[in-house]
Amino acid sequence: MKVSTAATQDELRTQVAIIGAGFGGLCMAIKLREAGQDDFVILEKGADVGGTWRDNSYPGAACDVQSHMYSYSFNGNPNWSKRYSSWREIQEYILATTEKYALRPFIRFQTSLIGARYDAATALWHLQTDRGLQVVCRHFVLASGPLHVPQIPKIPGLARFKGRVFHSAQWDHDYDLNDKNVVSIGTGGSAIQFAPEIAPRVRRLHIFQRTPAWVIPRDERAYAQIEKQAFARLPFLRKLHRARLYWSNESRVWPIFHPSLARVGGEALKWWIRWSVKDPQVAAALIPDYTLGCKRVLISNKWYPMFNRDNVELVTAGIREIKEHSIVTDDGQERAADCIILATGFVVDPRIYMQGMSCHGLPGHDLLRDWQDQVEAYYGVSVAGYPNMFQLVGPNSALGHNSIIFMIECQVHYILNCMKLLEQSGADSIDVQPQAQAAFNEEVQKALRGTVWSSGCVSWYTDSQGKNYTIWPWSTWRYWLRTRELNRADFILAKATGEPPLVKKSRARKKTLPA
Ligand code: N01
Repeated sequence: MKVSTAATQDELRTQVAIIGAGFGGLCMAIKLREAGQDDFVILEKGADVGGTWRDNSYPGAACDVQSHMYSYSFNGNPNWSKRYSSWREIQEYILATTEKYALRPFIRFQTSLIGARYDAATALWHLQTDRGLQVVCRHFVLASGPLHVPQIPKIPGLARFKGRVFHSAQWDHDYDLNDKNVVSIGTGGSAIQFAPEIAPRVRRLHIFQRTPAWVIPRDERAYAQIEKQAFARLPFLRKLHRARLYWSNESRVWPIFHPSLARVGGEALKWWIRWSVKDPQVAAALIPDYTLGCKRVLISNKWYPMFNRDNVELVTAGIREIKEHSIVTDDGQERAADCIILATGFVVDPRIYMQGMSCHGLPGHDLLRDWQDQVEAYYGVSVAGYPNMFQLVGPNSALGHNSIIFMIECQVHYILNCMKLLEQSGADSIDVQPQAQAAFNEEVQKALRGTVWSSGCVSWYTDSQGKNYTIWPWSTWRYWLRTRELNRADFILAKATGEPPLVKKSRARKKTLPA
C-alpha cells in the first residue's frame, strides 16, 4: 500500500531511485515495472537515455560483443543488421525499448547525483542532486556504469594547443577532419575503431601508441533479410542463435584460466599481424610483449591493414610536449597537428570518478573511505554497511569475454530478490554481512591469481596496487547460478531504529509488460 509517496518541487519520495538510464538502469526499471512496482524514479545526468551508446558516437563506434547477445534476453531484436552493430543501431534499440516499456515518465534528465546519505532511524536513503532536488527513497540503485568519465591525460602543453582537441567519447562532429594533420593518442578499443574510419580522409594520421593491444579478427557478417524474417516469425530460432553466441563466447574462458593456451593464441596472432602489416618494423612495434587477454582483447579487421597507408604513421616514442600547432616526442621529433584526438580511455576507479559524490551508509561508513584500501562488494551488487543500496556492474562483475547485459540481468534479478525478501520479512533494511563480503572477495582474488589478467601487464582492470577489482573471474553461467537465489545467512535484515518510515513500503503486484 502506497501512503506517503509524493513529490514537491524540491523533494521527491519514492520507493526506488535508480541512478543512470543506460542499459543497467533501464533494465532495473523494466523489471521493477514487471514486478508491479511503478513507484520509482531514474536520475539521469544526460539529456537522453543510452549512457555509453549515447555518448560514444565516434566514427566506427560499435560493440565488440555480438548484438544478439548484447541486448536484453527479454526484448530480442530480430532486425539487427549485422553481427556487431554500430552505436547508432544500439542506441535506436535502447530508445525503442524505452518507449516500448513506457519508461520516459520515470526519468529526470540532466539531473546528477551529488550526495547520498542513509538514515538508519527510518531506513531511508536521502539523495541530493545538482538541481536541488532531494530524493527520499527506500532503495537506491547505482546504475551509472564504470566507463563514463573521460580520462584526459596530463601532457605538458596540452592546454596551449591552438588546434582542436577532443576525447573519443566527446567526438566533435562539427569539426571537419578532411585533409587535416591528426594526432590520435591511445590504442585501446575506441582508437582501433575510429582510426581506420578517419584515415582515408585526413592528410596525415599519427597514431601514438604507449602499449600495443592484441587485436583479433572480427567475425563480422550482415544478416540476410531472410534470416531477419525467420528470427521475427520464429523467435526460437533467434533464441537458438543467441544461445550459440553465448556458448561460443563462454568458450573463451579457457585461455583466461590457462594463460599457456592464451600464449599459443598470441603466437598465431603474431603471424597474422606480420602478414597484415607490410613494414616489418611497424609490425614488430604493433606486437604486444604481454600475454593475449591480459588487457582487453580488441577485435577489428581494419586496424592492422590501416598501417599500410602512406598517410598513417605509428609513433611509439613518448610524448614530450604539445606546442601551439605541433606535438614533440622524446626523441626530439616534431609533428604538425591540426587536431588531437584523445583516445585515452575512462576513469575507471570509483575512488576517483565518485569524488564529486558523497555516499554515507550506516554510522561510520563513508564509501570513498571504506574503499580507500580496496574496492569491494558482494557479487558486485551489495556493499556491507550500505543497506538497501545496490550497484549494477560494481566491483568484480565486469567481463572480458561475454555480454555485460547478461550480468546486468542477473544483478537485477538479485536486487529484486533482496526487495522481495525485505517485503516478506517485514523488515525495513537489507544489508550484506561483512564476513560474507570478505569471504566472497577472498575467493574472487584467489581465483584471479593464475589467470591471464594476472600475467603481468598494466590494465584498467587493476588498481595501482595491482589488485583486480573489476573482473568476474569465472564463467558467466556461474554468476547466474550463484545469484539466482539469495543465501539468507549472508544478509542482515533489520527494522528501522527510529521514527516510522516516511515512505511506506508499497506492495508490488506482478504485471505483464509488452512481450
Ligand atoms: O580506452 P582504453 P578506450 N599517453 O583504456 C592510452 C570499452 N569499449 O576508450 O595501454 C599515452 O582501452 C592507453 O595506453 P596504455 C572497452 O571496455 C568498448 O579505447 O595505458 N597514451 C591505451 O592505449 C574498453 O576497454 C567497446 O599504455 C595513453 C589507451 O590510451 C574501454 O571501453 C568499444 C595515455 C586507452 O585505452 C575503454 O576503451 C570501445 C597517455 N597519457 C571501448 N593515457 C565495445 O565495443 C592513456 N593512454 C563494447
